[in-house]
Amino acid sequence: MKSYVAVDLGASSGRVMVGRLGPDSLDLTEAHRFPNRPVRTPEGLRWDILSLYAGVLDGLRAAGQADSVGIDSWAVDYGLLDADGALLGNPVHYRDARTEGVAEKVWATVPADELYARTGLQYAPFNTLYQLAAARSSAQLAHAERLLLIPDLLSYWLTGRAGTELTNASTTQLIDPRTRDWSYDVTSRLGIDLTLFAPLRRPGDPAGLLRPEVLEETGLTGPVPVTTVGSHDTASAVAAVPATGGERFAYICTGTWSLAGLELDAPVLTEASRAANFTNELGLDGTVRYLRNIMGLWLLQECVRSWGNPDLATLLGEAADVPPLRSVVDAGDAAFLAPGRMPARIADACRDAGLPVPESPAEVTRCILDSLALAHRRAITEAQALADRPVDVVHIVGGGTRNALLCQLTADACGLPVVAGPPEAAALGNVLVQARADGLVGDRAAMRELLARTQPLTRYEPRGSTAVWQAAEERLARQ
Ligand code: ADP
Ligand code: LRH
Repeated sequence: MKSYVAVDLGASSGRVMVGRLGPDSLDLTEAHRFPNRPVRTPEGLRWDILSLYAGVLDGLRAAGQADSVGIDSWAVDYGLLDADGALLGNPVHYRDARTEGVAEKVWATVPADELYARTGLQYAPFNTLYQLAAARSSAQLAHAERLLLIPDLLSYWLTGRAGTELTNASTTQLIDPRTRDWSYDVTSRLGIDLTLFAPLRRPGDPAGLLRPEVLEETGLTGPVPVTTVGSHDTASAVAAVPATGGERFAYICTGTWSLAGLELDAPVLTEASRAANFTNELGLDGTVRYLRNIMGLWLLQECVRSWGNPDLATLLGEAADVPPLRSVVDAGDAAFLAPGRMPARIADACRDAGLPVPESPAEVTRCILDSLALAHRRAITEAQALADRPVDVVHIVGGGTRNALLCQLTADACGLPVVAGPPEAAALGNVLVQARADGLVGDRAAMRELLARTQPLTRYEPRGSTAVWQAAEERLARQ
C-alpha cells in the first residue's frame, strides 16, 4: 500500500497527514499537528515561517515513510527571496494592517470593475495584488529576485526547486481565470514585475525531490518526490467534497474561514457578481471556485482566545441552549478581519444595530454561530442565482464539521440537507491528487466517489421553516 504525505497548513494549525490508498480504501492518519501562531513584531503581524517549516520536518520524520509529499496552505501570502535564494524577512500575515487604504490607490490606475472583469477576484484587502502595492517602496521588495507563495516557499526549501502553483496563484488577483494564465494587462498597468514569479505549475506536476539534507534530517528513504497539489488549501478541500455523480451541490469549507459557493466550469464575471463580492478562484482541472469569503470560525477562535481557552465542547453545549437568532452580526464584514477584542467588537456591532447585546460566552458563541449560518445561507442563495445553478444539497467540509450545532443551523438556514465531512478535507484532496498523479485513482468524480464510500459523513436535515432566517436576513440588510 502506498503512503502519500499531505502537508496542510491552516491559519490556526499545521498538520502532516499520511494517506494510504487500497483498491477500495482510503485511510488518513495524523502524523503531526502543530500550532500556527502568528507573531506581532514591531513591523507588524508576521507568520512564524521557521517554526512552520520545523513542524513540516517533524511531521515528515513522524510519517516515517513517503511515496510522495504534497503541500497546501492558506492563500495570498508569500516570502521574498534575494538573488542568493535567501528569505528576506518573515512573510507578512494577511491580517496585517499594511493594506489599509491601498485599494483606492490601485483603483485609480485600474478601476475596480475592470480589475474584476480581468481577474474575477473578490475585493479583499489582503489579495496579493494589494499587498504588493502596499510594499511597493519597501527595501525588501526592491531587493527581491523571487516571490514564492507559502506552499511554494516550503516546497522550495524541501526540494531546491521553485515554481508557482496555479490554484494558489489565482488568489493573487494577478491571474485571468479565463486564460488560466497571468493577467498581463493588469500586471503591466500596475507595474508588477512578473519575473518575480517562478514558472506556473499545475496540480499533478512533479515539483522536485526532497533534498539529501531533508532526507537525512527526517530519516526518510529517498528518492521522495514532491508532487504539486492544489496548493491553495481551499482548492484541495473542494477537490475532497464527497459529492457523488450528478449531485447538484454547494460546498462550505469551514475552518478559520467559511468559503461558501459552487464549483463551476467557467468564471462568472458579471457586474452583479462583483457587486455581491463573489470570487472566481481556480480549482482542480480548470474548474472555478465560485465563492464568498465569510469570516468563519475565526470569530469564535478569537473569542475563545480572549476568554482564556475554555473547553469548546462545553461552550457549544451551552450555546445550543441559548434562544436562537436574538442577535446576529454580518459575518462577511471585513471589520472583523483584524485580531483582538473580538467579544467587544461583536457586542459593539449588536449595540449599533439596536439588537440585544450578547453577554455571556455562551450568548456570544450563539450569536456567532447564528451569524455564520445566516451568512452561509446568503452566500449559497446568491451564488445559485448569480451562476444560475440551483443546488439540492450543501456539503460542509473542514474543521467546522466537528461543530454539530453549526452544521444543523446551516441546514436550517439554507432549508437544504447538509452532508458534513470530512473534517480534514484539504489533506484528503492533497493526498488524492498525489495518488492520481501516481495513477492510483481516476478523475475528479472517481476521487469523490472514493471519498463518499470511505469517509464517515453526517447528514443534517433542515428543521422548521426558513422564514425566521429570511426575516433575520432582512433585518441585517436594513442595518
Ligand atoms: P484551519 O485549517 O483554517 O486552521 P480547521 O479546518 O482546522 O481550520 O478548523 C479549525 C476550527 O474547527 C476551530 O477553530 C474550531 O472552531 C473547529 N473545531 C475543531 N475541532 C473541533 C471540535 N472538536 N468541536 C467543535 N469545533 C471544532
Ligand atoms: C483559507 C484561505 C481562504 C483565503 C484565506 C486567506 O485557509 O486559504 O481560501 O481566502 O485563507
